[in-house]
Amino acid sequence: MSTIFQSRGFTGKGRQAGPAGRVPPGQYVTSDFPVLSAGPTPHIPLERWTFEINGLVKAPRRWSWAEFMQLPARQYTVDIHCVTKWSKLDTSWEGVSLDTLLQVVEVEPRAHVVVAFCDGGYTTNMPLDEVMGDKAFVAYKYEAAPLPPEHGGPARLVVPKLYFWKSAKWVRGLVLAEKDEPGFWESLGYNNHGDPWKEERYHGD
Ligand SMILES: Nc1nc2c(c(=O)[nH]1)N[C@H]1C(S)=C(S)[C@@H](COP(=O)(O)O)O[C@H]1N2
Ligand SMILES: [Mo]
Repeated sequence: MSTIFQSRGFTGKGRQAGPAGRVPPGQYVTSDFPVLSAGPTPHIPLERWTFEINGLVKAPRRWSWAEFMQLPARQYTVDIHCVTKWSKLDTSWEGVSLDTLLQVVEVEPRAHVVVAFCDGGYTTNMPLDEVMGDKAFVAYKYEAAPLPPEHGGPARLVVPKLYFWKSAKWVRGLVLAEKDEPGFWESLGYNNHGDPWKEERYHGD
């Protein structure tokens, strides 16, 4: 068990410093699961849901929900860090590794970035090497239950090593590209990269 700094840890109701080494600079730990959405929650029937990967790939692919459910999935327990300064430790998910999906489409060598796109129009960009090596997954369960719509259900991207705005809710696919293009928050002043351990919160950090 890691040590919890209880004496100095509480910074307000529900806010704790958290175990040493687990919480990036400037973050506090919460046991809540806040909802942060830039617009209304979209509701897509599963019969119409697809997940698609295109762009710089040899074999672009689109999976139906039924097909996606057949893909090898696993459980993940990860810490998440929101740029608004809350971190939540040991969140548990079930989903499909991006490695599994990218293997199917055969990424072109000149692809360097991934842009996630979503129902509702949200996008977010990230370097390809930040999502490969089992570092990112498309989750459809949270705490062993179907992912609630407000948290991105039926499926969302989870990229725990980057600030949580990169974890696109209601994700419907990925575009592989050579040249980086800022996504929704990245073009509104958030940092293009968003590494919580380097406090890359805003443009210029
Ligand atoms: N499609 C979509 N994905 C999104 C967002 C959004 O507005 N739309 N907000 C992002 C931000 S800023 C954060 S902090 C997390 C919040 O996820 P949560 O509502 O499950 O806590 O989702 C990210 N993914
Ligand atoms: Mo966020």
